[in-house]
Amino acid sequence: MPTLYDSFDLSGIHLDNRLVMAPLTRNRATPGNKPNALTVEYYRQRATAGLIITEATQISPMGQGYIDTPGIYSADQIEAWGSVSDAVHAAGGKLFMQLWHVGRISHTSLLPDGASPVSSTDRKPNAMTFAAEGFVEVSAPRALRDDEMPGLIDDYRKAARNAIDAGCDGVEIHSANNYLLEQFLRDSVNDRSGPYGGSIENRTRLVVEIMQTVCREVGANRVGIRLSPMTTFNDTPRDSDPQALYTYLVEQLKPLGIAYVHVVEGETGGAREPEDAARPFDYNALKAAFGGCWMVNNGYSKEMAGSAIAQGSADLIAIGRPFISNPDLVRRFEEGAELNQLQEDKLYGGGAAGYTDYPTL
Ligand code: 8OZ
Repeated sequence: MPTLYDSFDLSGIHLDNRLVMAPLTRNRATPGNKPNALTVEYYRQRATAGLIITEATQISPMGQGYIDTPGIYSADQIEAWGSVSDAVHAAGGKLFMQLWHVGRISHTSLLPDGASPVSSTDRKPNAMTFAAEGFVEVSAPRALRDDEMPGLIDDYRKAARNAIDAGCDGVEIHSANNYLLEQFLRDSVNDRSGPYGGSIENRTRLVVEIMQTVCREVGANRVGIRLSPMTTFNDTPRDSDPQALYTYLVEQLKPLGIAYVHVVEGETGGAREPEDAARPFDYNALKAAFGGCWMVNNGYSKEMAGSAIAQGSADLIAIGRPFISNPDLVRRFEEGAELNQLQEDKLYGGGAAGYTDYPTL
């Protein structure tokens, strides 16, 4: 039976083990929405993960929704990310960059010329974001026009190319947590008519077109996607039929031959089996519908992770918060060592404290 500590062939990319550092927003990308020397050190420290997925990184200035998150649309950003990937590779690790557009989870103060956020809809959620002045309500969005879609898809294409130029081993399209792509997927948000609204086929069209385009640009073996069928994070209700929606989506992704599907099980950072769900979600059925490499996330302990790998219910396990407080998490799991406590008040923004100062064994 496979274990967490066995190597893994991720569509031709060798991973030392099956523990993945999940994408984690840290709001320290200063100056200019760029990684800096501290970012390089942070990822270098965590390079014994089988794979690092970077923090969510905006594909364009319009894709930003929080203060001091990194981007991958300028030459300076590509160069700065190059230092991160060099350090991770020198330490024997691999990294995929998570490509992000927040859609309606943003504030005019964070967007070029005070623009309104864009989405599938012009309806505003009661969500909060973090801007220069602290926590603020998100601003009312503007529904994208259908004729803006080719430009948006091209922004994903360019960002993927930039990530590869910056030395990343691949990219993960962020289609989770109710940011832009999930705002198109769900009928609880998407109130459009036309080619990108209405039927499941139409609501999945944008994600599928982005995946096709990005796969053509950088090679399908370098492209993953993150989904979160049941989360209500960012004040967003579930789809009326999550099982049908996400099954259709992974069936469309299957023929592309992508590197993996990464699923947040349950409420992001919360209950794995939400009590308020009308029907439980069958993740095993979704895995079967896809048929390729399957990465899971959300509150996995070492024991849960080990048995998921042993039973074959997942190929890779993404771990979030414990990787923040334990740079050497793989070794600690393997040796049964104690884990450092997370400093929750130092998650977002700030400097080295709670970022690069967690001790290793
Ligand atoms: C926490 C705070 C801000 C952003 C996500 C990128 O949930 C995020 C995020 C998480 O995917």
